[in-house]
Amino acid sequence: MANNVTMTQFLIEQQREYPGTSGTFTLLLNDIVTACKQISHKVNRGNLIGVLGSAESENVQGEVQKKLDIITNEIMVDALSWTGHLAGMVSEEVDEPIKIPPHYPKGKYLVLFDPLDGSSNIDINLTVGTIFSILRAREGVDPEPEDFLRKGAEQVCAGFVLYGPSTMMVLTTGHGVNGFTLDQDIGEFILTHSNMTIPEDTSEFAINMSNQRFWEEPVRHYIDECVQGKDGPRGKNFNMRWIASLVAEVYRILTRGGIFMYPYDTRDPKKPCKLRLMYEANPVAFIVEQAGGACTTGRERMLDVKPQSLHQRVPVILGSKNEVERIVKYHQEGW
Ligand code: AFP
Repeated sequence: MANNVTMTQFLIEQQREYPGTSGTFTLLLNDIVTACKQISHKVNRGNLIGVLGSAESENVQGEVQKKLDIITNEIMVDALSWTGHLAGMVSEEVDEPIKIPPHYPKGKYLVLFDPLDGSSNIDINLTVGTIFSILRAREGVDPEPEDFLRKGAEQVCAGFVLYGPSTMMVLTTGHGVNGFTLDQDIGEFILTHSNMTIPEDTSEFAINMSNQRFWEEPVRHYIDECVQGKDGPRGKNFNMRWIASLVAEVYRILTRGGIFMYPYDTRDPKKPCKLRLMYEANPVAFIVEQAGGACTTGRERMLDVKPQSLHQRVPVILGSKNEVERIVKYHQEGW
C-alpha cells in the first residue's frame, strides 16, 4: 500500500479483496471515526472547556461518572443514530440497549462501546480511549437485548481509539490488525502501523498488584514466579507496568509484547471481576488474537464465552501467547 493511506482508502481497498461487501460497513466505521475525532478534540481541550472532573451521577455499574463519560457517550450516540447503518447500540454508560429513533432508518449492524475507557485517568492527563465492537443485526427490526448477547467470535469488527500523546485507532475486521494515527492537520487517520503482531514471549506483566491477596492461586503462583526473576523457576527477570487504562495496556502489548491480567478476585463476591465482556474484553480479545496473541478468562477462550447479560464482567488474561497458555495450564493443573 502507498504511503499516507487514509483509513477510508485502507478500508475500501481491503473491501475490494473481499467481494460481496456492500460498503455500508466502511460508512459505519467512518461514522465511528467522526465521533472519535470529536472526542479527541474534547479530551485534548480538557480544562480549557471545563470538561474535566466528576459529574454528580452514577452509571449502570454504580460508578461515579466523569463529565467526559457522559459527554463522550452523547457524542457516540448522536454520531451513530441517524446514519441508517445501525439497528441498535449498547453503551457502558447506559443500562438498556439504545434504540434508533423511529424517524431514522435502521441498518444491519449493532455497535457496543465503552465511550471513555480509563476515565479515572482523565483528570491526571493520562491516556484514555474509546472501545467498540460491531456485530451483524437482524435488519429493520428493533433489537432485543438477546440480539446483542453473541459470542465474541461473531464480531465482524473491533477497535479502540487511544487519546494519548497522539490520537490513534487500532482496528481489526478479521484480517489482521492495523494502526492509524490521526493527522490533526488534515483531520484524517493515516495508516502508520500495518499488520501489528504480538511476540509470543515476554518479560513484562501488567496487573493491579494491590489486589494480590484476593487473587486465585493460579494467578498468585504465576506472579510469584515472575517476581522471583532470574533466580527463580522462570530463570529470567520480569518488569511490571500498570496504567489503569485497558486501551493503553493493550496498545503497549501490541507494540512490544507483554501480558495483562485483570483476573477473578474475591474482594467483592457481588463483583468478582472488573472488566466488562461485551465492550471491553470481547473487542480487545478479537484484536489480540488477530495479532497472534491470546485472550482467556483463565478457564475459557474469551471469544467463546456465551454472554449472559449486557454489562456482565469477566476475568481477563491477554497478551503474548506462551505466557497466556502458561497461566491457563496453571488453572487446569488446579493450582
Ligand atoms: P475506568 O474506566 O473506570 O477508569 O476503569 C478502567 C478499567 O476498566 C480498565 O481500563 C483498567 O484496566 C482497569 O479498569 C483499571 O482498574 P483499577 O482501577 O482497579 O486499576
